[in-house]
Amino acid sequence: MPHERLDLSPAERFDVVVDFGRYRPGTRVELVNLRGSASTRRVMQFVVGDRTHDDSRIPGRLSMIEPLDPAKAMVRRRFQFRQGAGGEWLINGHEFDPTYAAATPRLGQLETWQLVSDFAHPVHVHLNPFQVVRRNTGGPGEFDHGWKDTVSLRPAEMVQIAVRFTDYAGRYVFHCHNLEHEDMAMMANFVTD
Ligand SMILES: [Cu+2]
Repeated sequence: MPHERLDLSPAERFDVVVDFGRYRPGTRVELVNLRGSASTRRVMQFVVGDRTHDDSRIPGRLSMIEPLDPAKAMVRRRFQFRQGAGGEWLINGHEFDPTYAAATPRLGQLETWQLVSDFAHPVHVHLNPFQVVRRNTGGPGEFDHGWKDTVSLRPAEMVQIAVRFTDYAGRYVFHCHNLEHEDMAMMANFVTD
């Protein structure tokens, strides 16, 4: 899908192919963080080189991904990411408690998780990637496609993800990836078996 810009929250990743073919040799192209200021604004500069022969082709589809069907989910969960009355950052009303499992998914079983926010929270899930199936009242947003391990929740949003944990039985975490929030215990365990 062609993009002129990408909305990236902390910890989100995108694979991109950049086409510099439309620029003349010597053109300086800057990658800019539109939300940054001073030293966090200008990320990287490219200087376009001389014209060269390139017989590579960008395929029509960069990858083939089998969509997870949320209608087949055996378990549905809901996690609310919000600030408590004392300023603490909570998931379903809890600060991180290493002894508490907020979910106990079975390996191989498809689940949907509804993630609800009061503030901007990039939600990162360990162990397996997931797919976004819904953002608010619509389907996946413009930057929600493909396999993800972090999804951007903006203030007062609902994002539904489909996830199937397959790799290992054990204890893992999911958490907000805003450093200030994860440092303030906006994190929870899930235990797979
Ligand atoms: Cu957060």
